[in-house]
Amino acid sequence: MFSSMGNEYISGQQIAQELGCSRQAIWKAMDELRQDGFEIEAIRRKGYRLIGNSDQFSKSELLYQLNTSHIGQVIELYESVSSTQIIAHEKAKDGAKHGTVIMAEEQTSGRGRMTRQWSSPKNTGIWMSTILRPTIHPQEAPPITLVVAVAIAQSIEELTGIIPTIKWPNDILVGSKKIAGILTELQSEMDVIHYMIIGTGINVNTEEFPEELKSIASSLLIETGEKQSRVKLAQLIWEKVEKLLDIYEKHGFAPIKLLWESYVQSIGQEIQARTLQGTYQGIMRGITDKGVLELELSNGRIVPIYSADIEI
Ligand code: BT5
Repeated sequence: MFSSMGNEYISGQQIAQELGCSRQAIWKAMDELRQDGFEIEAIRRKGYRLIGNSDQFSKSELLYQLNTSHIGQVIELYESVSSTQIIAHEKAKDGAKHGTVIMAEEQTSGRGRMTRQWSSPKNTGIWMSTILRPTIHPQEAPPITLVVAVAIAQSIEELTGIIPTIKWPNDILVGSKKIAGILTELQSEMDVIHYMIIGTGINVNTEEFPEELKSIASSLLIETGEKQSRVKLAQLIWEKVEKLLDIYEKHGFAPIKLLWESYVQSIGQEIQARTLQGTYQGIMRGITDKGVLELELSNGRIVPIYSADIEI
């Protein structure tokens, strides 16, 4: 209806005709949009005009022209939560559908891997947890983090023109600074996945970071000098995750690996991998078709790394 902000007024009658509903229904919808935070001017005999988009997420905006079958089709929006991961686990246990997304404007205890914290200030980022019920074996779950990383990198590139880099396994960087992180959690038995929760934190319109993050974190606003649409970015990510997951389920990781490699800079470089078993130094040779990182030590031995923090 209002695909972009402009100076034009659109009459209630015209909108009603185009949508095939009553003017009463249009009046009600305008009211709902205002409650969602949109500024809509209404002038007699001229019609309606969109003055400003809200800084808040709204379900109607998130669902408008969303081109997916499952991901993002059910959205639960919260103003402030401790962590969207916690809510997503509860909803998944209650039977939430594949593709349900839990989003919050703010997280008071956002979490990273291994009980680290994730800074999630109000109205600035995309803090969301997506419930997936993929039809794969639990052993095939780890590459899904990489699938999501590719989807986020592609979406950032499409929205802003910036080409981000992926740092294995779960970081998206611009330059040397982290712009997004992924936290994958899995509820499974020996040979069946009950559900996966994919937590994604993306710094979109963050203007300033807390002191301890200033040297390691950045946002799309800082990198482009412009405010970016959180809604458009969320939609792009859902569309790309759905598409890439489908490819992964049908054809395995090999086709996604090619895309993944196009966003990775450290292949062939000396890196340090801190794992729970110890720290390894060597040349990053790449990843396997199962998403496992291969590190070549100075004696030529290749060590498979399943989970680690990487220093480049
Ligand atoms: C991650 O962990 O990068 C996963 C982050 C996942 C966050 C999402 S938000 C929605 C969902 N709900 C949650 O509660 N979590 C998920 P890790 O690789 O462990 O990185 C954590 C480290 O990144 C911290 O120790 C900080 O050094 C740094 N960090 C914290 N907040 C950051 C931010 N906003 N931007 C960039 N770096 C940050």
